[in-house]
Amino acid sequence: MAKLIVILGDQLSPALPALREAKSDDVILLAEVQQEATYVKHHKHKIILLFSAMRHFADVLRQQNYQVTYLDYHQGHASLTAAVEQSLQQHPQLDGIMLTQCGEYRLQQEINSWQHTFGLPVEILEDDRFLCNAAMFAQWADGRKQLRMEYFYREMRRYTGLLLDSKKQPLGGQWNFDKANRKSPPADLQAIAPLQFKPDDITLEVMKLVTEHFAGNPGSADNFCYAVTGKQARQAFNHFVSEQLARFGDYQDAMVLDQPFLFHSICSIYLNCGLLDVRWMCQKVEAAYKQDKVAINAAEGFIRQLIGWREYVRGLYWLLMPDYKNRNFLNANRPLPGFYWHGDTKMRCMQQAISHTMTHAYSHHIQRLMITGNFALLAGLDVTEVTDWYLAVYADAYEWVELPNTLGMALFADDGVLASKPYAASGAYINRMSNYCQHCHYKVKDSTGDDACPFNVLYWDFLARNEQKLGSNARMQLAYKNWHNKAPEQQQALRDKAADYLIKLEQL
Ligand code: DLZ
Ligand code: SF4
Repeated sequence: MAKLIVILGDQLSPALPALREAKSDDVILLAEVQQEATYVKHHKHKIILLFSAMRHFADVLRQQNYQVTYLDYHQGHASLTAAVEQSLQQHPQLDGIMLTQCGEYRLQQEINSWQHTFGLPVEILEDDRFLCNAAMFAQWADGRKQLRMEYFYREMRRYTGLLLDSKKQPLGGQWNFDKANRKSPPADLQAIAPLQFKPDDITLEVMKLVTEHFAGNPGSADNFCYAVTGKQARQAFNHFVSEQLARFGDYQDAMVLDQPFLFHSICSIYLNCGLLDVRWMCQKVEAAYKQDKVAINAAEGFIRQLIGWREYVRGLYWLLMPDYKNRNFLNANRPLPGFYWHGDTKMRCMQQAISHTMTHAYSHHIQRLMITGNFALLAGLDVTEVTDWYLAVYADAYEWVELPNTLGMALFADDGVLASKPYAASGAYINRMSNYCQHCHYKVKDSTGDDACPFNVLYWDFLARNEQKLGSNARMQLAYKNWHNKAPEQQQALRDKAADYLIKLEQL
């Protein structure tokens, strides 16, 4: 029995379950298809990354004597279903299809119909590149009133044995060093850049293709410099561990003018398409701590993101889809302002986060959560438009990771499934964590004047507007106390200013 083994664009791992099962007469299919390339307006770098990495991966498989069919974009296949149909016609000896579970509900539904469409058995293997499978997550979630990441994370530390002593207690004496990850950036803080790679002939060819076929998509093909092979991605990660990680620990949440990467590894881009392996990454970071090369807050803070946060959002996604996608607890439906696509705004923090995004298909988690996400939350921007934006513009974005982070964490549209309170913050937070406000048209200390910081104005309006829904949240009590301590005239002035800003949102 010979099978068609389908490998998706974010499954480029040598240890992929479907590859481990491959026999010599099986045919492996990778396909660049219109539907996957256009279901949102992906940033050009995201398409270049995936097409180039897919082509390199296919070459490696051929060198290992796998039979590979590679359908490139010029062949004009509308969807993965169409690509599978053509491959089955070309290889009539195949009598089954096999693949690894897909990362998005949308596409998994389509794949689930293949058995019926093609009249062949379709075997879907669990994706064990993740540490926690759906059954483990469901068991953890079962019967809990609240699904908080912190408790899940501790289980995952025990499960993996990472950063534990011989008595299974956390190294460094506590599970979580989050508070030691949030230093404000000093004026002379120098960034240490992630490794960049010069495009080779395969990547140059893809850059040309993307320039031709995706001219209207965000970004420019010219400055593409990401890793496109497993080998390069491991080099980039080793560079992070030896050069950046020590400082990343303290400044995980810091933002500095014109420093898009600061000390961030940007390796989510590689990990999420399969070029890196999560166990290997965690072991490298743990080893750096054990060899005294980095402090515990750096090692723990990084490992928490991988085995805690990343696995937790994936677990939630598969537990709660498809209903999760339709949630809009705060009835947010204001259209996304145009500056989300070009960054042309007088708000320096937004200009920085968006222009970095448009240039690199990347911005770091605090820019995503506390700048663009926070603004969307405060202004009540449309949940679907905002989630589609995040899915499109980031090179590491697939729905399993993007949706819980955006809809749940940034927008609180899930009514607190993921976060115990909205991550709403005024300009004071941004001023503490960055030097943006010193370079801004608006005044971060002002909330009602002509040039009042829009984050201040909209923060108070957000509280007032949503008091019915948020007023009873225990973790919002201090914020509401501060609001109620304001004189009625002051409250009115803030709300008038907010109404004015919301009308001229596009001009802010
Ligand atoms: C994101 C993406 C893009 C842009 N193009 C392709 C493609 O042409 N072929 C493919 O197999 N995968 C692509 N992907 C990644 C898929 O959308 C991804 O596998 C699913 O969304 C599941 O996470
Ligand atoms: Fe952003 Fe307000 Fe600071 Fe300007 S003053 S950078 S708008 S937080």
